[in-house]
Amino acid sequence: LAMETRLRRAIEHREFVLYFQPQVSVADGRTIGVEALVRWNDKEKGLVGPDEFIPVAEESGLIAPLGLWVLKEACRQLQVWRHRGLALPQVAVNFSSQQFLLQDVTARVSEALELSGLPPEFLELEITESLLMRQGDSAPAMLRSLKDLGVRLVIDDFGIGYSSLAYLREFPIDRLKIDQSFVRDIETDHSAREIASTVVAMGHNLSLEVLAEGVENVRQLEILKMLECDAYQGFFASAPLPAEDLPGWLAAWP
Ligand code: G
Ligand code: G
Ligand code: NA
Repeated sequence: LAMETRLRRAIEHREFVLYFQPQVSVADGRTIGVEALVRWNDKEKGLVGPDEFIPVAEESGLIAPLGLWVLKEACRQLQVWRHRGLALPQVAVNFSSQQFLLQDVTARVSEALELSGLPPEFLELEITESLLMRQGDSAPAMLRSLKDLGVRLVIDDFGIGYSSLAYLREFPIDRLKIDQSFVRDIETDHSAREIASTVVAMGHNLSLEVLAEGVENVRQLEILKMLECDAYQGFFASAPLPAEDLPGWLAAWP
């Protein structure tokens, strides 16, 4: 069957699962949240990663129902954990540009919050720079209406898009995520390190938090500590985990 047909059936049959990757404070290792990352639990292929189906979901419009499921499921799961007393200050959900184009995104987010009972400040929406550019003139109003709900807004993969820094002045952003390509080379490549350093300094000057993605070892973490980066995620803390494994990880994490 064509990918699109298989994807449509998978949505009907709820064959998706969320994994959660912990986000941790650079200074003291405290867990500051989790990022929800979708996987397709396909009967034939097993777990399929988002890179293989998000593009098809976007082209076909299926990202609307899929994205809605991700949003609701992430809010529901964080609420379950909160009721169990787990110290998790937030869940981050990825939004692709098609999601902004295809649906009344503010109403959908508002619905998901109401349905789950999750307070808005516990939900973080990750958007990419390309999304902001593609929305053109409607982007500031759209982000403002999301921000007015009380959710947190994050720029994902910061530094690799083709965008202008000017939007940082007008958009109500809470955090920048340094792309993992910079972190990967931070020990060896002078310019990768300088870019990371500059993003942290600029973020802080604009009162934004900065999170580094893809931290895999203690040397990368030490450099991020020197740069005074606020938070990180990556294999050094934990790979993305199935929901049932997160409480155990939290209990074992220093
Ligand atoms: O989970 P993994 O690290 O394989 O994710 C690969 C990419 O897929 C990441 O860039 C991530 O932003 C994207 N992604 C993961 N989950 C979602 C989702 O629920 N919605 C969208 N739009 N993208 C996602
Ligand atoms: O763009 P986004 O941050 O949503 O992408 C997250 C992706 O990065 C997922 O595919 C996730 O599995 C992957 N990832 C998370 N931590 C690490 C890491 O430490 N190293 C590498 N190489 N990939 C990571
Ligand atoms: Na992301």
